[in-house]
Amino acid sequence: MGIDELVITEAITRSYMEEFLSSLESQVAIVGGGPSGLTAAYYLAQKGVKTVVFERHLSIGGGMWGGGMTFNKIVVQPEAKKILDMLGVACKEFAEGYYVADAVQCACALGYQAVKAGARVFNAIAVEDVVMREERVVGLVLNWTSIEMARLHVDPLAVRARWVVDATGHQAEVARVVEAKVGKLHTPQGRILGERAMWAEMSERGVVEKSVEIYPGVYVAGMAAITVFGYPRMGPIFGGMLLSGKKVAEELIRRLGEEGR
Ligand code: 48H
Repeated sequence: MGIDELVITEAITRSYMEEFLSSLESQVAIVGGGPSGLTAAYYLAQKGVKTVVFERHLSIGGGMWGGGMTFNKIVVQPEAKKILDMLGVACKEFAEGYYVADAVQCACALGYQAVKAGARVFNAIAVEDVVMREERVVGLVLNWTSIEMARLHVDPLAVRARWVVDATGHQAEVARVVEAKVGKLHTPQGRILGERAMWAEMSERGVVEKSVEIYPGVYVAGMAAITVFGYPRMGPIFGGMLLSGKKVAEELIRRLGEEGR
């Protein structure tokens, strides 16, 4: 049997389009496939929540691959080690309360387990805006990263989601769009405070505590939560990122459950 280029082309195009069309409406749309977004996606999908992740880059994993200064190891604390254990990532105790894991293994495992659990990851797609109805975010506005990079004037497309998670890292891109469009976030300060200088202990506590709803329909996770709430950065300890993603997933599972009642 020969190999036909047209069959290959049709297989890819039809399969992609089918999945894209079936992702036009989801329960949770996560912006950013870094450690916090992928952890959220994993826990949501595992509970059967229809979850989609949009990632600007070709590769998922965000800032995890390079560990600290490209020494590709990450450090996690005991609570987060439990998540890595579950994902099948090997961890070694370095000192009491500090575990070291391989950054590449972590990024691969997170992506693999999230997709295996049923999350749909669309890479090379950038979220540039949100869809709103009255005072609630109800969806995302998307364009190809290549269009963004080429600065072509091409209009975007949109998807709908019951909940959106801003897991875009340091820039808190979704929060910035919402702040710019509506003028005020539903946080005590009402605006993005910006990330502060490094203080790992305070930051690791803060990132989980501040992974909350910041505007109707929008949660923040990971570094985006730090930026919105003006917390210090933490450097290459990634436990907070994983725990933040897990917390947001648990919150959304609870809220979707309440809405379903
Ligand atoms: C689609 C987008 C968009 C967009 C961004 O930066 P990340 O790894 O984010 P977190 O919060 O999961 O993890 C943060 C961690 O990597 C880190 O930077 C730490 C711990 N720093 C500490 C310190 O002190 O510096 O991933 C975010 C992802 C990336 O892959 C982006 O490409 C993607 O989001 N992204 N995707 N549309 N508009 N904006």
